[in-house]
Amino acid sequence: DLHFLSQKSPCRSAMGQGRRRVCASSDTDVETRVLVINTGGTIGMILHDGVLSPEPNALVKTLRTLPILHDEKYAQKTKLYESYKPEEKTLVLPRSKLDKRVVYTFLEYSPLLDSSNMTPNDWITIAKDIEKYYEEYDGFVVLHGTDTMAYTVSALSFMCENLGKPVILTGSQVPIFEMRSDGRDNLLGALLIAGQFVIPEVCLYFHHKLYRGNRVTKVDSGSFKAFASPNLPPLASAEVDITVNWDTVWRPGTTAKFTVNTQMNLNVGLLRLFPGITTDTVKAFLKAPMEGVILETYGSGNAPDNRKDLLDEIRKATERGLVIVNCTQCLRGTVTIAYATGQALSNAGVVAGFDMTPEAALSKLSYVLAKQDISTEEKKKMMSRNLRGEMVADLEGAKLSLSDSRFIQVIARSLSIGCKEELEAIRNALMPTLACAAAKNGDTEALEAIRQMGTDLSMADYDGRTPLHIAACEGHLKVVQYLLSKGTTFYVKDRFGDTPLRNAIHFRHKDVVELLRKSGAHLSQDELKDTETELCRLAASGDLEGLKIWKLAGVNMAVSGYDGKTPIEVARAFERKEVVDFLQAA
Ligand code: ASN
Repeated sequence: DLHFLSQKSPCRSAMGQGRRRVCASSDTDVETRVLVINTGGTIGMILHDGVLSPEPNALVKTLRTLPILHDEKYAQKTKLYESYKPEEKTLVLPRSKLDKRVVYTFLEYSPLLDSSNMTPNDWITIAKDIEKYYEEYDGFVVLHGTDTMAYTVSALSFMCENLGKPVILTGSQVPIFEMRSDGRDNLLGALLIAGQFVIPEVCLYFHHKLYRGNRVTKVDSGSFKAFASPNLPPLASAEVDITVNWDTVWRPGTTAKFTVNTQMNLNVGLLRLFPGITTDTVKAFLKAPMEGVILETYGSGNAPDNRKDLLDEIRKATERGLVIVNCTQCLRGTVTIAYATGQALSNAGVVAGFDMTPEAALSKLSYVLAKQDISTEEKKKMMSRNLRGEMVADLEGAKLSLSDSRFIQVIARSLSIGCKEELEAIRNALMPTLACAAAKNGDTEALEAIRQMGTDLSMADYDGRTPLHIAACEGHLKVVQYLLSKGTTFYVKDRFGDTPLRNAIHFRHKDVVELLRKSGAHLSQDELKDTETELCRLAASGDLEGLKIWKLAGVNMAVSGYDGKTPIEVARAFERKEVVDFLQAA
């Protein structure tokens, strides 16, 4: 029990950052607070009679003796324990590279559990503690055994609604008390991320990587790299620096407050198909009180379509109101209806689980089925909808293809945008960027599709850059040809004042320069102003190729630089014979 949290300290406020700085001495660094909930697992286990089992109160005592995980000097110097109590459960990391101090407090459960012994009730306890202490801490680390960590982390991701702070599960393969343990590193990484980065997700940190919790699965019992996230790249990597992949971070698209929903339906199960599975097995599995089943199918969501007996059982079950979700047995990939064998299941009322892991699908099903106020049909729809970044769903059959004119509508719909003006604003923001991306990839087909959707290919992105700028930089001659043939302008300047021709010169794409010149492109007066200095610089360094490109761009080689010297004079002064010859001929 964290009774100490009710003891008011004059220094404590709702948010952690810099709190103590206000009232402590100038020796105090910016501090952030993390609550470590210790549920058990190998990280805190000790060998008893030849087998590992959790050891109460041992972890925090050991951490206090490890300089990488606790800075006692700082704690004493800044009178840390006067502000953060109780003393025996509070520790502080050394100052981080980001000049922060992560102060962390232990909340240890009793009994500590091997995660194989955990049940949904334990998930609920964790979720409730996160809710209880939510405003006291900047982030949460949950120490947990690895065996069922993927289930717990998935369940917590659904239970925590509108999460705004990091919740990071971690553990280890070897106890922290042993010499070669991954526990110290895993705990340190999780603490540093939870205390310093506002990643509003339930995550799992293991072996230098932070993953979205509902995307992971345990893949190795004998390696420090125990987890994989087959369908989503990590949210962060802790290498020399900790780099967060902010584009991948999932954010609740709402301004609603954080709440914890601990209603879970326990009448759910996982059924793995195998060749020759009997109808009796399936029938027994699907019978009441079962309410929801994750059907682990083959490949991209396939089941035998020549097994009428089996499909009949499944259809009867879905007609009774059982929710059956199709997930693949494959580690990577998604459920589609590419095959007749996949279509058969959908005809029998099975809903697609797309690329969800079985762990995520099961806990989501448990969460969704517990909802009181919605119909079975709505629950089924929820299962096929992305709730916490756990899946990439097929948007009601509409393909995210550039050649599909519904592309913008699909995006708008997924962002719930209704009015015409908003749609227009999205179009204007997205299309130039998409066109630039296509130009970068040298993809004229995509450009043509974008044009056919009514987009002007001369439209510039947020930096004033057009597809022609990009193609000129990349040296994609075909794209430049295509864009010119569609009448795109080459006079447009980006925010740096550069035209596509200037870009082509800079990256020395001779053929692009030639083509642009042939089409009538020329440098602007502003661009020409800097040319003189640039030509003299090239002449001084004997860069003949560079000079040739400028000549090709139609620039007068006889201009004089800022000190009145012409390029040829500079070349003579630096004894660049080849350059002198070239400039003379020019
Ligand atoms: N059996 C342990 C557990 O899941 C495994 C581990 O933590 N590495 O609690």
